[in-house]
Order: sequence, then structure tokens, then C-alpha cells
Amino acid sequence: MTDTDWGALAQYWLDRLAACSEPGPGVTRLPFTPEHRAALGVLTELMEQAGLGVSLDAAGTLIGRLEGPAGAPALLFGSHQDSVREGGAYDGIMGVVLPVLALMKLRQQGVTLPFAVEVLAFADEEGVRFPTALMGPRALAGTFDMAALGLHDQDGISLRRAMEDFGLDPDALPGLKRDPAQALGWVEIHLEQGPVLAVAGQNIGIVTGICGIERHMVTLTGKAAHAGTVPMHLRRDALAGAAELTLVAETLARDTDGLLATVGALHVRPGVVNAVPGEVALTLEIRASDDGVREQAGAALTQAAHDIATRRDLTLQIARTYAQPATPCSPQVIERLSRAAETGNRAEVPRIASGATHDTSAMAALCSVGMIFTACRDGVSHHPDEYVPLAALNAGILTLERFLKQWQ
Ligand code: HGY
Ligand code: MN
Ligand code: MN
Repeated sequence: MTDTDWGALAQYWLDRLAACSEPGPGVTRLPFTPEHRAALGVLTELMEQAGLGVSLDAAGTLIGRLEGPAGAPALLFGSHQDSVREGGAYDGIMGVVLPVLALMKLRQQGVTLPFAVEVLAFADEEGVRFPTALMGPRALAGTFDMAALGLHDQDGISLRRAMEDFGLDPDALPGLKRDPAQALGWVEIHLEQGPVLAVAGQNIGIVTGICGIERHMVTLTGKAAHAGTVPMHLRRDALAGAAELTLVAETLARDTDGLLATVGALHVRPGVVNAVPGEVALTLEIRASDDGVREQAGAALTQAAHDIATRRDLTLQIARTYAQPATPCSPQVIERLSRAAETGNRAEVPRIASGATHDTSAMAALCSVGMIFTACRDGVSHHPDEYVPLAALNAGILTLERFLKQWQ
């Protein structure tokens, strides 16, 4: 097979995995769902074709393992199987398919490695179904907070219940903690989800670090009322308060270098045309590559929410439900990946910071980590139009193949 054939083979498997989705535009594959189960079936087929031993751990992480010499530590690869709602066919899942194909390539070349290799498909990185994420890598790193099992999805199903219904034993999570001595390092290949590489005409970039992130659940409660009979000055309009907070967050982020703030989800009750909104639940997400900047913004916006609620006679519930610190990638792994990706002149391999978060953020608590970005068309992601060109798929597999061969 030529290198181009490997990219086409990757696209074949990505197309099959994209079909493991709820109906509707793009890909919707949430953790511990029938769609997740279907994706595990396709990934198992692919991993077995590459000669990997396949298992599912208590966190719902599918593990494809290539044994090395007895007792040898493992190089770890992988990403997440889940998507956002109506997302793309590459985010996460491409980071499982490409390393498996790189191992398949080595197998066809008769190459044996002096270490073991694992490719991991984590259940939940997006944190779309439950207000938490990264359970799989956090369990391996021993940093998972078991209290998160009590968090519920929008249907009131707890994470614990969803896992049990999926056939998993959440109480076995603490036992997943890995011995760091058995982990040589972690590499995640992921589409950039931005336009930088595409604009630069590059297929591959090496990630220098991942931004920090925190998420707050905010509920503002006023009083639902008739939209035609209650004068403006007598209203306790929860949506007006939520709108004010949203604009305060936007203004703070616009005015603060390196800060991003987003109100991504907002649920209005009663949510009808002729009633003053009585209650609004919204998500407030804050990102920055500097943890101090992010935490200051979190405190400032929490205070702003209290001030708005007081002034508008609303009650406020606000809780930080998720946070992960900014994560620098390992200089040694960056160097190795740059060498593996170099296309003649190392200066050609761009180094790029990640504004998106990844499973890599959590794996950094276990071992040295690195990331490879592939270009994506127009920088589009978290959208049905997400697309990684064949040349970038080929370059990704080639980079992984060289990285494995060069790791001695
Ligand atoms: O939200 C993110 O940055 C990632 O796509 N989960
Ligand atoms: Mn992702
Ligand atoms: Mn994503």
C-alpha cells in the first residue's frame, strides 16, 4: 500500500465510525449510549485487524494493546470516541484510528518494537452529556473524583447509572490507576480545530501546550409572569439577567488578553412567547493558557452574577462544575514528534498552542505527553462540515510510524 492508500483506509474507518451516531446532521455520539456501543464494535474490528489485543476497562475506555517484551512499559496513544451534538467525523475518533493504522503498517513491514503500545479510545472527553469529562484518562492517572459519578445528564440519569447500564462497574475506577513506570509517554493526534495549519499550507503541527478551562453552571430564578399585564418595572426577568451576565462575560474576555469566555448552553423556563422567563440555566465556560488569568476571570464573573441577581431581585445558584489547569507538553516528546514529522527542514514543522482541551490534559498527570495536530479544512470543527484532507491523514500516519520507529 502506498502512503496515500493509508489515508484512504483511515477515511474508510472514519466513515464507518461516523455512522455510529444519533440521527440528524453530523455526528452525535455521546458516552454510554447505543452509539458508543456501536463505535466500540467498529474499533474492536479495526484493532483486531491490526493484531492488537482488545479490552474494555471500567471507565468504558477501549484498549488496543500490542504486547512488547515481557514487562516492557508501553507507549500510549489515543483520544476520545465521543462527539459534541451534531459534530464532526474526526474530532477525537481520528486519534484512535490513525495510531492503530500506524501499528498495522509496522506489522505489515514486519517491524517489532522493544516496548508495548496501547491505543486508547476514551468514553467521554467533550463533557456534553454530563457536566464533567476526562473520566477515562483521569482514572488511569489516579486523579478522577468519584463524586462526579453523582452528576446527572439532562434526563436525570446519573453518570454512575449510565455506566452501570452500559455494563461497567464504576466502583472499579480507582483500580485503573496506572504505574507511571509502565507508561513511556502519551501522544494524541487530533485535528487542529482551527485554521492556522491550513492557512500555512501545512499538514502537521506539533502542540506546545493546552489551555486551561473551567465551567460554571449558573441558574437565575425570578418570577414567570404574563408578558402583557406585568409592567416592566415590576418584573423579575431571569432571561434579562442572564443576558446581562453573558454580555459582562463577553466584555471581560474581549478586554483581557488571552482570555476566552463563552455562554454555550442556555435553557429558559417556561420558554413561551407570552411569558416573562422565570428561570434560566446557563453554562459559563472560561479558557486561558494562563491559569491565573482564568481563575481571576472566574472569580470576577461569579461576583458579577451575584451583583446582577441582587440588583434584579433574582436568586442565583452558581457552581464551578469543572476545571483543568493549562498543560504544557513535554519538551522531549515535542522534540521527538518534530523529528518524526520533519519534512526535510525541521523549521517547516510548525509549533502551535491548543485553545481546545484534550484527553492529553489529564494524561499529563500520568506521564510525559505530546500532541500532533493535523490541518482541517477552513479550521471548522464541532460541526458537520469538519473535514481532514487525505494528505493530512497520510502525514499523520507517517508521523506516528516514524515516531514509533525512532523511539528507542
Ligand atoms: O471543548 C474542547 O475544547 C474540546 O473539544 N472538548
Ligand atoms: Mn477533541
Ligand atoms: Mn471536541
